[in-house]
Amino acid sequence: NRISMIGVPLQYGADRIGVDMGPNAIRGSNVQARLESLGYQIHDLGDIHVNRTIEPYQTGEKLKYLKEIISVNSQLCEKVSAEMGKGNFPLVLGGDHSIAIGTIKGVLQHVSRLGVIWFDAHTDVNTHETTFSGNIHGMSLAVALGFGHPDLVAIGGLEAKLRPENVVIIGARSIDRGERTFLKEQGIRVFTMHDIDRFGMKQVMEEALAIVTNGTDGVHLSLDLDGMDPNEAPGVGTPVSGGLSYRESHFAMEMLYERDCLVSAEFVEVNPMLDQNNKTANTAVELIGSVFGERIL
Ligand code: DIR
Ligand code: MN
Ligand code: MN
Ligand code: MN
Repeated sequence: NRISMIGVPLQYGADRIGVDMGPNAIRGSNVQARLESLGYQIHDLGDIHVNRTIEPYQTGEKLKYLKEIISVNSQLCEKVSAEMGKGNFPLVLGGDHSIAIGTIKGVLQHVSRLGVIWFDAHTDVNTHETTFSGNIHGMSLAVALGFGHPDLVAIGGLEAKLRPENVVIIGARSIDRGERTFLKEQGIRVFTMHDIDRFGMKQVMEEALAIVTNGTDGVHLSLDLDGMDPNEAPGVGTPVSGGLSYRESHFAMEMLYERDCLVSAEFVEVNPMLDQNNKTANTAVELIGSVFGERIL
């Protein structure tokens, strides 16, 4: 019951200012006290260093800010791995979703057969070949699966990668053309908003949990706040209408806690500059509460 909290004030993967203030907004919403009241011991390790003085990316450079994103994710990978080595649960606070590369690569050093639940409006399986935006936060899941720019895939070693059959995506409603092909080719199970409407979150989570725990030694939760409906989580850089409701999201977190399979988690894309009265940071902390065992009664 020791949690190591790691902030990653990175914005370069989203190419939009504000999301670098996400970790401090989440801290400001009293995440530590909330987890302590649930009986956990929290170590806030502070923030991974992000260089603030780099040049704006060059037009013609396809992957924006590639070098700095590699540097930050390499540091994050080492820190996550070190904490897991001490038996601590890494709780990573973003920052844009490109930080999933460092988190997952770090976790894979200790749990080589890892399941991943990826909550997101998007599927983040673009590569340098398919991306329209050049934003690396739209590529992090592909990289964790071993696809994409070789310098990103190399972080944490080439053997450190997820298997597509151990990954599920929940809440998707904005998928690029190249991503569709990739998801089909890899056979990755995507529970879209259509599936949640049709089957309900209970059935979706039961199926999702069965997939990510089958043949794995632990599960990582990667939660992009834009998976929620923008009415619930307005403070995100790429909002998409028609997302998960407040209760659907909490119910999923509560089911995750009941299943007791998580080895690590990250909450990303909180952008305080776009938020309304810190609603999104507060919501992130409430979700964190649920995933660590908070109950209504
Ligand atoms: C889009 C948006 N698919 C891209 N991705 C986002 O830029 O690759 N992911 N916003 O969270
Ligand atoms: Mn994402
Ligand atoms: Mn995003
Ligand atoms: Mn997203």
